[in-house]
Amino acid sequence: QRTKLTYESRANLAKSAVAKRLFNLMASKQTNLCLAADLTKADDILDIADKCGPHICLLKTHVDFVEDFSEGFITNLKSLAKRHNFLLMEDRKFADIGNTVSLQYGKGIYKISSWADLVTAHTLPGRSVLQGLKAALGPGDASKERGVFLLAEMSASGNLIDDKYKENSNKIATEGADVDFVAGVVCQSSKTFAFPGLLQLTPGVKIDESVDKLGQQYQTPEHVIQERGADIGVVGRGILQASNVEQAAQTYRDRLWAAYKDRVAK
Ligand code: 5FU
Repeated sequence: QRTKLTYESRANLAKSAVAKRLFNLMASKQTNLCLAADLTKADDILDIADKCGPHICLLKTHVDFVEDFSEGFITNLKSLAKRHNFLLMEDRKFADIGNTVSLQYGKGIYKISSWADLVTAHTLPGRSVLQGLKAALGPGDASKERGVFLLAEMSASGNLIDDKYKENSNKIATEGADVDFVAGVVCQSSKTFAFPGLLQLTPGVKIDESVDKLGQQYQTPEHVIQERGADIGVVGRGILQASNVEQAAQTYRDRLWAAYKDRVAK
């Protein structure tokens, strides 16, 4: 069972080079916390990345709502990622035909493929979403440094994803010529996929609230790691709205990590 294996042992099973890197980073840095840096000012994102950087394995962005985006912002974000040893994920949720996602990934103002180690994509368009994203990277080995998390489930209440969709998403993630480009799956349950070389990223994590006003559903750090099979817990407002963000990041990091240690020890 995948959830019983350690991150370091799963690094050896990963087909994606970025997944391998992330498994090893998590094991050596002892953190399975992803910060959702959902802030609208570049300097606020850089500030929280610097404060929380020592505690996270991954920083997740939604770059399309940053009001003062610039190339300098990306340069600074990349240098913080290097200094504190975390990876960058742009949660773009690509969902169009191959040619369009290729342009959205590589071109435009954000040039996401030039800086994001990881991106997210819906499986709705089928396998061509992977082919399109890969095409933006050009020929050669560029895809080895980049990876995709495929969405097989969402945390929003009333979402339209059913069991058949989950099953087919799992097939796209684990079968075919592009599996070396898939680093993991965004989902809410350990039953969604079995392959231990993929990472399960689970958003909707908060210590003391169960819902927000717009359909988000939360679980505790222990619940997502031990009952839901998450490998990485995504925390946004649980940290962003704390009076001391650094301390909150430390608390989430400690609780998510302890839950993982318990999970593999049992
Ligand atoms: F795919 C998903 C999902 O199913 N639920 C999510 O909440 C992604 N997310 C993202 O995780 C969402 O876009 C936010 O960036 C983040 C959760 O933030 P919160 O503040 O912890 O609710």
